[in-house]
Amino acid sequence: MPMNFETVEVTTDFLIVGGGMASCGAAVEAAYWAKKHGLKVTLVDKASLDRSGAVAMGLSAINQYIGVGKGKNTVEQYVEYVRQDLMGVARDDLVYNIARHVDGTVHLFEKWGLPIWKDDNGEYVNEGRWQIMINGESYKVIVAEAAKNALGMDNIYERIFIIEPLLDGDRISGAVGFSVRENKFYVFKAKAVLAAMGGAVGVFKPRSTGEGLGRSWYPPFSTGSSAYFTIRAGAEMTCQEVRFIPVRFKDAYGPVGAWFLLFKSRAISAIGGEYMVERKDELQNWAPYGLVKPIPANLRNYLGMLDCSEGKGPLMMMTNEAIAKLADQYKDDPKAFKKKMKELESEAWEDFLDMTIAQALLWAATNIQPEEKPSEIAAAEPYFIGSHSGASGAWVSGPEDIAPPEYFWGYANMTTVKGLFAAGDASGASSHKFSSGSHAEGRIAAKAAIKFIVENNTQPAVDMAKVEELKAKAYAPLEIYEANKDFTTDPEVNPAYIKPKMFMFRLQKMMDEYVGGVTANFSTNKPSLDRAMELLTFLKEDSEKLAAKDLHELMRCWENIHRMWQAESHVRTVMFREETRWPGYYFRADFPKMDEQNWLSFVNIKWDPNSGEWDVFKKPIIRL
Ligand code: SFD
Ligand code: AMP
Repeated sequence: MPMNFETVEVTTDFLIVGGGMASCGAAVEAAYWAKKHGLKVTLVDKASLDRSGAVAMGLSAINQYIGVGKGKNTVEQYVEYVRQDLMGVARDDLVYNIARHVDGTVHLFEKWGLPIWKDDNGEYVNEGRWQIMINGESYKVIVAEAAKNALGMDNIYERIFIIEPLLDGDRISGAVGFSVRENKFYVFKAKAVLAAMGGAVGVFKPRSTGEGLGRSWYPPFSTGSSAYFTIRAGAEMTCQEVRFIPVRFKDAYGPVGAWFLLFKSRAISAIGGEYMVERKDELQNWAPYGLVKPIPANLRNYLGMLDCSEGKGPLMMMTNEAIAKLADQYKDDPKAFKKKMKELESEAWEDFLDMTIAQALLWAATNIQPEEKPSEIAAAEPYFIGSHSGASGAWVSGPEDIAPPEYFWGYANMTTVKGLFAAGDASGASSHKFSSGSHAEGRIAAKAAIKFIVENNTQPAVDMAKVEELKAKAYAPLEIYEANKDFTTDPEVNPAYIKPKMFMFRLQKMMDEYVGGVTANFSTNKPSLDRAMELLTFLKEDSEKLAAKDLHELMRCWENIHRMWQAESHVRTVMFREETRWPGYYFRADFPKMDEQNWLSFVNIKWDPNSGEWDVFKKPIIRL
């Protein structure tokens, strides 16, 4: 392996980091405003835009569509829904801002060629109140095409893994990363940067090990880069304790939304009881949030988990019963019945073939026909994701017209670091944006970033000595491997280094056992968290010894460094919040109850790039 790596410098005005839903939204919006002001916009993605990020395989529904003006829903109702779902902890201003713009984004998707299901009256077919059905296997390709057309391929850098932010005092000045295919180190110099590198998967031990390693609900290639980037820039982070645990079809992680909402299926325990009915009284303990409809996602999880804890698992999604019920009205007309059954069967398979193909394969491999047999479902492992039903991410400014003064510092979606913006999974306390809301939020952030550039139109300084230092740090795992690999017969095991996979296993095990993963039944307490911090300190020390045999493994090393920082900010925040607010996501066994008086607030955390110290503190929740 030649150890000479060319340094490539790219100077731009606005740098979009990531190529997912938020970034593609940012690209189209930024291109429009940049043209007016003669500015350059550059996008960099660790993968290939067409299939990168969470929507890589496609999706079968758009989960956020308000339908403003159609007489059914209002933006205010959406804000209410999100606030209740997060047990009171949400930024109304951010949710409102996304919700009032999201329909426009969905209409753009349709214009760009995304097939959205229509009923006989030409109206979108709803899955649930806020969700609409799509034929979404090419969703990301369609959204990426618009971004490519807007920016031009000359301004898009693919397969570059961004490792660190660059700072000029208290202002962002760019980012550095390496090509995962060529011996090239990239330095992007920019006046404003959007961090939109998705969520974090693989921080906790997944249920799937060995035989299915790498399988997860959220993409295994979302590895905490957003959190790492914003934390390391010194940005204030919020809701780092709010991890998301989705209930999914067991072992292949097929989503449940279509089954619960479109097919109106029930879930029962293996013993036969319907936990959502039988355990209803438990919801009183989590009032007022437990008493609203829909019941918050974490509480839905919690009721099922109670059955599993009592040994009544596995839980079963009654797909057969649901399909039979939907077809029942045609039972007197054999031809119509047959047609309906065929339609339901293909909708059932398409739901997974559109977005979680492994689930369809697992059905086929285990002889499951959903109209004949129910399927197991289970609470998955924890994920960090600001766009679905979790809330972790950077603390960003609200919009000027509606945010209270405490939540507004000049530019919508700007973090507390000047010129650094965040959207999608990267921004916190504005859950339930999903694919469409992330795209809309990317557009909001990009428009504000261009305004920031116009009003602060100087190129911040980039310290090239610092860049050289980062370059050496970036490639260190390759050098460590080369220097030591021949001392053992098996290069995977070596006292002088640790390979990224082993490193990841160590991180996942400590998070799983001490911070409330699957093995710990999602429970933790102060002594366990202290132990996790101790083990994390050792892991951090050993991260200096990560080793990589090639560029691909080098990316794996950096992915795990990013995960490790997401882990640390999580542990510190869970420790700080002395209550249990989201049973079903995690339990503080030493503080098993919700404490509205003391903890109905945000918990924010900040790492100081100068001192290396962490600070954890409360921030008030201000309603619109
Ligand atoms: O059924 C670096 N999501 C769903 N949204 C919906 O609207 N409907 C659904 O049906 C949804 N469901 C669902 C969903 C996701 C998944 C995986 C499944 C099912 C199986 C959620 C949305 O997909 C999600 O909310 C958005 O995609 C979030 O957008 P964004 O932009 O925040 O993240 P991204 O799209 O994953 O993109 C991240 C990008 O960053 C890149 N990247 N680039 C450079 N350097 C680094 N170090 C980087 N690290 C990451 C990535 O390559 C990518 O381009 S359902 O379950 O509810
Ligand atoms: P999921 O497939 O679980 O990601 O869910 C897709 C969408 O449906 C999200 O908006 C969820 O919040 C919502 N959802 C899923 N299950 C339910 C349920 N049982 N009740 C209400 N909403 C649900």
